[in-house]
Amino acid sequence: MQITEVRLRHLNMDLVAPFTTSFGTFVDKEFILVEVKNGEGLSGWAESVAFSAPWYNEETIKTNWTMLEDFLIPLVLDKEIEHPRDVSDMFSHIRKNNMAKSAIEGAIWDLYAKEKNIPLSMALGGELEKIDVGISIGIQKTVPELLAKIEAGLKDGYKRIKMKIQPGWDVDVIREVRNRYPDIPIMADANSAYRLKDIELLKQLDQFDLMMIEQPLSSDDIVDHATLQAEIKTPICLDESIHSVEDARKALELGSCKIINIKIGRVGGLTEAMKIHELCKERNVPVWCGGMLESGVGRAHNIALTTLDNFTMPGDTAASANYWHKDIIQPEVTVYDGVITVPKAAGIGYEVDYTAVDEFTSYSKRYTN
Ligand code: OSB
Ligand code: MG
Repeated sequence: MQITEVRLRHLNMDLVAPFTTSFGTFVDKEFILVEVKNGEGLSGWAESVAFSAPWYNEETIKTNWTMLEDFLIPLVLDKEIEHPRDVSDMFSHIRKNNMAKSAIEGAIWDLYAKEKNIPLSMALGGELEKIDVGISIGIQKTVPELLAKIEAGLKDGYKRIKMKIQPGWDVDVIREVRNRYPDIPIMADANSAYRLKDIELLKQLDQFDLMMIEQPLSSDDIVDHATLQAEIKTPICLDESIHSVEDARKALELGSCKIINIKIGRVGGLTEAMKIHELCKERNVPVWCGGMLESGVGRAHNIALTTLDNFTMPGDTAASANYWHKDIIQPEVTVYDGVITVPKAAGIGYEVDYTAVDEFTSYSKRYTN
């Protein structure tokens, strides 16, 4: 396959409600939408999951745009690409910048699947036709507001509730949630808000029968997480600490976690995400697909990846309407009883709605040779 043109668009979409994590609050989502074209009228799509500021990892919208324009687009434009799995090797001499790499690699995967006229899930080797999803609920101002959000999530059928925690919004809040809902699957995501010195507090979480605690300690750490995991019963799930299959191998060998959250952007693309999935499968470690408040394009990629068989725990791919007044794909992502039916159309399986894209685009640029 050959990419004859790449188009980058800068979009900004308002969230239906603010979303607060231990590192900050989102009221809207700025992101780069990538479109790759093959000269025969087909387009492949993906989005960069980098945020406006470097608070989740070191990347931002602007660093991603620069990396794409100066380095990554020139590496793929007009090159003969035999298979999308080769793209990450073409980028291997460029350090880090995983979200920028993933954005273009994902668009090439979509284009490849469209050229073959098969769903992206099938191109990845995924077989599940329905996937289970949960919902991630941000830090709220009050416990009643949190309980109301949980109630709504349960009513919508989500398979598990993830609540964000941070110092001051943890043990006492989870206790109230547990008292109100003794049996539901709950987990907590700290987004790196604690340190080993907080171990006594983290041990108290064991009493709540959480499915897991996600990324309690520093964002690149696997050493202190191993110490913590040895001291607590609750399984640790790593998110921010895992950037590659090598990171995953080291974390599993150290005993730093028992579960891995795979985010395509964080690990540099679908090919690396599949390698982590394989490694975890060999070692009987469950994985699930994380979210980055993506638009429908990013969610479509998450859905396709989740069809691989070791995605045995519900992911964060909630419905479009959980995030957006209007999404940029047709149909929008819908969830019934906590289940998404995997689309069967070619590529990402949803049509990109150009009118909606134009509405949210503030600037764009075309790249050709
Ligand atoms: O840590 O998983 C995370 C949102 C923004 C940044 C980081 C995270 C999250 C979420 C929500 O938990 C995921 C989603 O619903 O897309
Ligand atoms: Mg997380």
